[in-house]
Amino acid sequence: GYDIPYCDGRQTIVHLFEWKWTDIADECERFLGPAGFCAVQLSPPNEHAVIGEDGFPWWQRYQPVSYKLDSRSGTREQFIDMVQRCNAVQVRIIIDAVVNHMTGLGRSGQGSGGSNFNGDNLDFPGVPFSSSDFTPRDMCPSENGQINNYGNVEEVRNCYLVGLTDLYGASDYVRQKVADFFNDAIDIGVMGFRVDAAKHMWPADLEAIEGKTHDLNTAAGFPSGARPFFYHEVIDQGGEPITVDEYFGVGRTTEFRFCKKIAWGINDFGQLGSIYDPGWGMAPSDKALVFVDNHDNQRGHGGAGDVLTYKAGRDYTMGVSFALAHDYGFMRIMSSYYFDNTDAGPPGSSNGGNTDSPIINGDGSCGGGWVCEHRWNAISKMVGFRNAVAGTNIANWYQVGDNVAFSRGDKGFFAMSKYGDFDMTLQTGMPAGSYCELISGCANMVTVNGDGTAQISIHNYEEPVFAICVACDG
Ligand code: AAO
Repeated sequence: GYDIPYCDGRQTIVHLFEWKWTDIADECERFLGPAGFCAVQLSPPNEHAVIGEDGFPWWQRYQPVSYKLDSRSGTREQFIDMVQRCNAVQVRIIIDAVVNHMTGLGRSGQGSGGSNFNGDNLDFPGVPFSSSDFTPRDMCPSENGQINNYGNVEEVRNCYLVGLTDLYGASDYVRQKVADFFNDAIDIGVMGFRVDAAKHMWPADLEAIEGKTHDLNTAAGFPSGARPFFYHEVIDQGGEPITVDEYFGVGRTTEFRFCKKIAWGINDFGQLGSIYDPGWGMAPSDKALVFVDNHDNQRGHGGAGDVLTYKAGRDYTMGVSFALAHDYGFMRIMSSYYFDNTDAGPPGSSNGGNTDSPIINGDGSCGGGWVCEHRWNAISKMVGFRNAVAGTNIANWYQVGDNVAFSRGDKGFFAMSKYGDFDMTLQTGMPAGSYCELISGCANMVTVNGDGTAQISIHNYEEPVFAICVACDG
């Protein structure tokens, strides 16, 4: 099915938002492979509008001009080299696929790959798409042709999202052009796709497009007959007619309620016990793509409000660590650049729309304007924990006041203390032995007794997290 990632048991995707392909290839080799990451989600790799009048914002990449692999992050050659180098160290590549629409109305000129285009005329010769490939005006029920009312399904799927020219997904020609784009990437060795604005596409159109895709490339190390991995961006927080379950037939869906649940739970540990709330319509674990924040809601775009981001410092460390320790959903970590202006592009972009490379400091952290949450000590260690306990369920739940702890089957034990000060003997469910505490880098050793109990201690304000596991090499 479309909901299975092929990662040899690795359990975490990292979104390297706005990174260049050459830098991602380096990061796969020097960090992501050794740390046990499953895959990288890219920023959109295809040709996009170049919007100098707004300072080359990050969101120019959500205005496609063609499906040429030529973007702010790099050329086709650089893309192919990245895919090969990442695959070689077992890190897979996932494309952010913007296929609901092309550029906004009012945009014209040359895209990042040199193709001409004119949004007002619905003319995109780089594909080519012309006016008959866009949703007919009379199919959109709103007065101005835009999406104003999320309560009207026809409007959400047939009108223009924030002025973006809406492709007609019922057309065979459009479906084939999108499938050709996906197949080009699959043949290069890509594993999967995040489908942008999937809420604004009819599930039947997605089913038709995905049905035209090739199996994953065996030369890139995928098993024969493996289907691409698809997750769909559907913002469903209740209260609208379009719900995530409409998309379960075509893969996974983004679970935005998880972001809120984590933020509420870190604020009040008493709420951590009900992170997965089926009564609220949250996707079942094998259909959910979960994350603490994403590139939109970290800066007040789609689905914002009650979300932890890197700006929350140690609260963010706690939220992501808890999410990684939990057994719900397939996990994606956000990796950001610092920003105050919510439109600002990546470091270097104000200089003619270029992108600077991250600087890797001696202590493993990033500089040059990049946050690199995926390199934060506790977060990167918890990526290893999630791999080691994969397939087990939560047991031995303990939560009193500002402390929480639980085991993952008999394979691992996690604890977290809001104020970084905790000492308690707890049942770990694990075999007797001496274990390395991961977050301390084995500076602390933990003894599990014959009855499964162990003395659990946390004395660390900045990273108030504890993790031990069987089969962790620490
Ligand atoms: C830019 C300019 C626009 C201009 C346009 C065209 O900003 O002024 O009109 O160009 O020239 C990104 C940026 C946009 C940018 C666009 C194109 O965010 O600002 O527009 O690139 O350059 C909806 C969609 C969802 C979408 C989200 C932003 O459903 O798919 O809007 N996300 C994706 C990407 C995103 C990208 C695009 C789509 C477009 O991840 O980066 O846009 O490719 C409700 C609805 C949601 C809706 C939000 C947005 O959410 O439910 O479906 O998302 O509203 O307003 C509570 C509610 C929650 C509600 C939310 C509102 O949390 O519970 O349901 O409040 O925040």
